[in-house]
Amino acid sequence: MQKLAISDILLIIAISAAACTPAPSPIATANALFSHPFVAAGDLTGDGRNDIIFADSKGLNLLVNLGNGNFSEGKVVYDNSNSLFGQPTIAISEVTGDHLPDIIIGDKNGVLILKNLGGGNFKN
Ligand SMILES: [Ca+2]
Repeated sequence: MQKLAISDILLIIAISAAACTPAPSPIATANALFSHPFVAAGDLTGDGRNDIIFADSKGLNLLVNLGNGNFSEGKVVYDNSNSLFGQPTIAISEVTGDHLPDIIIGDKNGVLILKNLGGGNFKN
């Protein structure tokens, strides 16, 4: 399998205002074709811990916060890579009225909402 480009997602745990030394290690790799992946954080699983989502050429990936700075393997929660191609932006906010934070994507076609169904599952 040929990789076109790889960007790293970095998780920086700030213990103080001092710079991190040495540089933090990536917690996941992304298949970003032309640039860095877009990243957002919020509690998407309802356990009180902020999870991480990032968009790359494969789609939208969820890293579930396992606690103590550990995250699950990336799970693709939206796999429309054609829609995401071209640097989508992503945000997390509750916009459907069910008190579960949803994912909002801005891509080349417009803005879409991935409704949070709970348990790390989403529906367009
Ligand atoms: Ca969570």
